[in-house]
Amino acid sequence: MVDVERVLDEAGLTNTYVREYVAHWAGVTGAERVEVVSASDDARLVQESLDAGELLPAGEGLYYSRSYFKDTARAEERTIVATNDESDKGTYNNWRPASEMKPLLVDLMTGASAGKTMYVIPYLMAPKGSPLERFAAGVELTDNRNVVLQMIRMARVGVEYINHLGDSFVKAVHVTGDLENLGQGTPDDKRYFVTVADERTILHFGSSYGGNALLGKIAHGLRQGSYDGWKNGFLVEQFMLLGITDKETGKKYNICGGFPSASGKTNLAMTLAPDALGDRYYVEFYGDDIAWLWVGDDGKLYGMNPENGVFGVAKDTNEKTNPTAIDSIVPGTGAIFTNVAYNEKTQEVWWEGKTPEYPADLDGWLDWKGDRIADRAPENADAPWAHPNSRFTTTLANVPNVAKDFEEPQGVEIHGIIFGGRTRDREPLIRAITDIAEGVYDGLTLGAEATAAADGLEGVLRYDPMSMRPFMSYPEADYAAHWLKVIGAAKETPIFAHVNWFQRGDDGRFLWPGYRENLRPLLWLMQLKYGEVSGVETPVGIIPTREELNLEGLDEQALADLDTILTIDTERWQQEMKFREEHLSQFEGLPEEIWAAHRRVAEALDQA
Ligand code: GTP
Ligand code: SPV
Ligand code: MN
Repeated sequence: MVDVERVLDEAGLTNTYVREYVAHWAGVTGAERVEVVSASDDARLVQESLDAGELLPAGEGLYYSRSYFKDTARAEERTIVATNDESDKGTYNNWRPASEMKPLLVDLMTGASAGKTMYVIPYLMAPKGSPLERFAAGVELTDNRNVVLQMIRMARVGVEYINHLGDSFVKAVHVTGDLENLGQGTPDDKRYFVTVADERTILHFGSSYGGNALLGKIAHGLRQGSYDGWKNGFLVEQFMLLGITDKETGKKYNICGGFPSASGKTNLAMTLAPDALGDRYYVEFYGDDIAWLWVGDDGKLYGMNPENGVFGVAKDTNEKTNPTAIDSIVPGTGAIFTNVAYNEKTQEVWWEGKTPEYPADLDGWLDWKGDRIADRAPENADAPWAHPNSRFTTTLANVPNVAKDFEEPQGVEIHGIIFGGRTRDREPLIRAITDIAEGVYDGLTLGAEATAAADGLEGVLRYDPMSMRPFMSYPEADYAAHWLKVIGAAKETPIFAHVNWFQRGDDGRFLWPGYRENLRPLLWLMQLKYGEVSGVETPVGIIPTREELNLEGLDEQALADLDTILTIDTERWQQEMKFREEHLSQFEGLPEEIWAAHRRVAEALDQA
């Protein structure tokens, strides 16, 4: 038996509610040792991981890890929101009774950390002093050292974040399980990723990767957070958050917005770099995956990024597409690469799109599974070197254009909210929406192709309300009503827009160059909000004229393709409205304002 009390005393963990919780789960999981961690333990833990071969060196202060090959993305069908109230059952939250799920998870976790260390990770999903602090604190218990290293990068970690908070913390228990014997993806799948939302308890069993295992991020930062937000008057969304300063006028605009997983949030928030579009604009990074939004005492809408790091998709990240991301994972940053390709001789890492060609010399290269590339069987020759959901982890402080005030607890005022996704046709480059109900309606009807961020779903077209489908914690009708209420309470309404960087030509090429060029439509949006341009009214929103967009320096192909992505295909949209009707009909009790917005758009299309 571990002497938990002594360990907690030595770590200065004084919160009695936390102590009780730690002692309880140390007993259940049967861990051999208990260790409380803080950010200052990073160097020691990294060294232990290197010594154990869990991490491999990838350059000075850079690290490489592989997850088990059947454990490389979120498993949506194994992810469950459980509560004690059946009326919390929604369309997408995979609701189950808490009374059914808790014993099941306790059973799976009992004795499952035998022989291992249980790490205690006190964390805060907010800058310290945030008005939402009491919803942001948590304590993750995990039997996986790599998860600790990831959490130290992704969240603010240490006992100082939770000692003063009493019982206002999320209990987040992670047990890895025997990854080789969990039947991943079979009828006998043993994994369960459960958020018991009304008990503020997260129980995840059977993975050590990403959102399945770093519980501060998705499970708390989105699922638990959105449930808490529903009950306590704030919004929690899978949103990026950036600030654009016009140096000529001195005005600053903050824009947040949701694109489904692996659809461009990190790239949008990061790559617009300080000097985008010449020297006039300064673009600051606040967050790339999660935003919490609330109306302050002054009546303004505020937003903040609860995270302390970036867990970014590696694929296609390079000097051209995202130089800022490249700069944030250079030697000395402590960045961790997971499931990319690795050269065991040179310790280099590589992923598809890092360079235009594969490394010419195959010597030393291993693919993401650890198999030697040079020894590949001919039938396997075309398999990607890196897993499509391979990622890099780095802290916000490493991001060159991180906002100067990113640690300030008060958050930033929000001026615009955008939605987007991978949509190969129909959706124009940008369409602006000024009405709250129509903006919320637009978010609810966000339709896009799913990506490799979820197991086995890549390319499937589906609706993904507000990009929250995999993270939805309560019924969609209530979610819509909550949005109308919170945004409606702000004394200045943010402008909404739907954007699409992914429309394709007949030959499959992207019609818009994307990445750093995405600043152009965002600038137009802010000009529209402040009356500097007027755009063209269409049934589905206001779109820019060619003349209103800053087109300076765009290449010829992009200029030629522009007309297509600034056109509304009425017929295609009319078709879409029928699908939307079906989609929205799943949500029993949807607010009448949302249906009214739907009818307005449908009628406008019929009259077009
Ligand atoms: P999650 O972390 O899963 O929530 O993803 P995300 O929304 O932050 O996506 P991310 O920015 O990491 O982008 C995912 C993939 O889309 C990467 O492979 C990017 O290279 C690619 N991508 C991002 N922005 C653009 C763009 O403007 N155009 C094109 N063509 N691809 C893009
Ligand atoms: C996502 O899938 O949207 C992510 C990565 O941001 S994960 O943390 O794995 O959920
Ligand atoms: Mn995400």
